[in-house]
Amino acid sequence: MNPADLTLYLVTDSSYHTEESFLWTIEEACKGGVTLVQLREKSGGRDYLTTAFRVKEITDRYQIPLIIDDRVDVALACGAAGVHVGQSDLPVSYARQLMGPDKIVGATAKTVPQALEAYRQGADYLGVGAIYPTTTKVVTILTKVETLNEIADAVPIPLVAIGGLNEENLDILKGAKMNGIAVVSAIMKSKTPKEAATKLLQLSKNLQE
Ligand code: TZP
Ligand code: MG
Repeated sequence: MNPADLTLYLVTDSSYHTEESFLWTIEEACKGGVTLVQLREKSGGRDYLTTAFRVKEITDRYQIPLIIDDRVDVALACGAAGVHVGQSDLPVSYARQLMGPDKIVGATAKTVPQALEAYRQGADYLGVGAIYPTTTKVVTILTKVETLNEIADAVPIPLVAIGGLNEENLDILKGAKMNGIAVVSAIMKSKTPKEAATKLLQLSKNLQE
């Protein structure tokens, strides 16, 4: 079990960035206080690894763990802190076996049965959502906050809420049983990502008081 701070989890999206603005946005987010970064690229293995090394160079400087979406091979090759697997990726048990006991393995769970299965197979944390519809290209279903709370009661591992979350709409999560929030657009599409991260970090902390 690898405890990661899920308070403000940045999930990247390079699709509307140049490489320079992509890396700048991630660095600004690190300055603003994101607690975990997930590199989420849909490119092939070679490009993914090149980007992973560049992003890890930044996250290392801010001592923020880097998680690689989908790809255990890329995560291991770049020395990332962990991997995040979804329902159509490598099953958690294989990700765990390949990553070893000391790396972070996160999984997506939209229902209680999916959460129980991911926990049983060795997930360290769960991403739960989408809480709101997302404007990213991610194809997903909505998960009610009620379901998020049921998942929290069903498994003893931390949860991060994801999906359409921004500075304006976090109230729905007040008192909900998650350990943090994960965002893509609220930081990646911001012109002031450092300020966005600072604000979201404070709001996320407030949710848990
Ligand atoms: N999983 C469920 S929703 C989502 C993922 C990866 C994307 C969230 O992006 P945004 O911009 O914060 O809605
Ligand atoms: Mg995935």
